[in-house]
Amino acid sequence: TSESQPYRTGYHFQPPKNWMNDPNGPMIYKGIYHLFYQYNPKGAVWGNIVWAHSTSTDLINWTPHDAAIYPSQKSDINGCWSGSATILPGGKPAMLYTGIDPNNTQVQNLAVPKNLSDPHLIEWVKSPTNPLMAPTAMNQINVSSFRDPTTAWLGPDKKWRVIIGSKINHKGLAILYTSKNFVKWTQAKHPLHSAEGTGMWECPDFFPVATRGVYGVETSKLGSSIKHVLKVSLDDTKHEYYTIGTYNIFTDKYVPDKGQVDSDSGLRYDYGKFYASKTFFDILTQRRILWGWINESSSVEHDIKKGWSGVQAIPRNIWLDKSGKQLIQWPIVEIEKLRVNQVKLPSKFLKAGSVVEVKGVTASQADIEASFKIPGFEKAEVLDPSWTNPQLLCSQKGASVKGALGPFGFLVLSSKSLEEYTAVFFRIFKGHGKYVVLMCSDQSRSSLDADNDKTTYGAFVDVDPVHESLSLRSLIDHSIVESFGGGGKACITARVYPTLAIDHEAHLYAFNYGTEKINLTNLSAWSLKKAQIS
Ligand code: DQQ
Repeated sequence: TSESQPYRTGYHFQPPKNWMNDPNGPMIYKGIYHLFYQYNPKGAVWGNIVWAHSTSTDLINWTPHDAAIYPSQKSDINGCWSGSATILPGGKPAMLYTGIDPNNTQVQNLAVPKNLSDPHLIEWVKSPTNPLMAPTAMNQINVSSFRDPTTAWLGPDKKWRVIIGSKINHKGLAILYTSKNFVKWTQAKHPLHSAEGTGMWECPDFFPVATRGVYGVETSKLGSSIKHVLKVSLDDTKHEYYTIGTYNIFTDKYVPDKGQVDSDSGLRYDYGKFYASKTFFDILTQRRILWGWINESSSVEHDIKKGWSGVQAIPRNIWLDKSGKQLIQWPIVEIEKLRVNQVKLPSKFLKAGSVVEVKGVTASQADIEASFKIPGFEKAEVLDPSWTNPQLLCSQKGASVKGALGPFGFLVLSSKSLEEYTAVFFRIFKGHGKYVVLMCSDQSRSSLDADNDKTTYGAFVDVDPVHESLSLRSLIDHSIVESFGGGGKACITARVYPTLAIDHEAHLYAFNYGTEKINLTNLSAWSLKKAQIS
């Protein structure tokens, strides 16, 4: 019941119980979306990992199936870890995944559907030649740093390519393998890419994006109107970062564009909790869709007590920003089917210190979108040149710290008298020759329970607040606050565990704690219906 389980989600994907981590092999087959995920059938902590499986026709409502891939061969007897789907010619899916063998060596395996006429692909068979890629004395790959194959792509030379996450000392590595038949794989002489100082690269993702427009492109697409994206998940910091760059199919090298930061301080899909993410190309709607795992901010004891851990973020449509310098992400449009009882606030000024309640929505399970305009910039605080770390800046200037232009935004999952709230907000600073927009998600007051991790998150948003209005959207789901600033230019996801602001006791507010008034040009909020998940 929701009384004993106040943190379970209404529309974010989660299994009925137990531990879940990385999304695996997302794809669409015969019009059915498939999500596989790292799952512990035996408990709420990581272990005994299998590929659990659910399918959907809309990426929102899901039907669970039996585990698709589970230890059964020598090459995966100690675990079936992360991997990806590739659609082979003729539309046949193939899964490459990491198996843990009897020596606890990480190796790469292949599984294919048993029955291609079953759109739900319930049964999977493993290649008898597994493992297909393994650390050897020859290749000097570390046995515990060799995992998470990507979706493979096909070159004009008819060779498949795939990368595997790895490291040498502290250098992150995308080891490249090639194959003519998808079964016999040869390690390339050079990695696709590497970066010093990052540590282990988990769950790499490598894919093309169109230089113009919002449509996604198939993973093997090459050409002059294509850029490439390389995303890696850093085991050391549990952050992901991505770069945009150029991929040369002839040298099989990827080079990030000038100005792209190839480290933990680079661009992130999400500046809060979001890890081991993976995209797939949705051929039905021509979108590239991103899945990511959101873990708990509560203690292991708490997870065991509630009997589950981990949720998946709402799938995001991603494309290249007009600037060519970053990606844009937006919750898939299907989520809007769950919207009911729209509440609109007329355009109004939020004076210094104002808190305006958005009434009429179920604030524990809601979608809220607003735009702000800044009437004047004269009073903007000057951005100190040393304030380069947005997360640190947000922690130092939390929601309760008054500024000039901001903090303004939303108080979500709030108790009536604001003993508890999560604040999602902007601040605007005067930078060198331009105004700088900071977006924060401040969890410090999110719960009266002291046992949770309440770290504040922050990101700079590349918008010009003088000429553009500033938009903010939050998807609120009991213990999840997933926020999108600047139309998807910066995203921050947080986990919170309110003790008072639960179910119908949760409230939603727009606020401005800055000294200068802000124009709230429009605000819409909706209750979101429950999705069918398990
Ligand atoms: N999770 C999997 C690994 C991967 C890690 C194991 C990332 O394959 O590197 O559950 O969260």
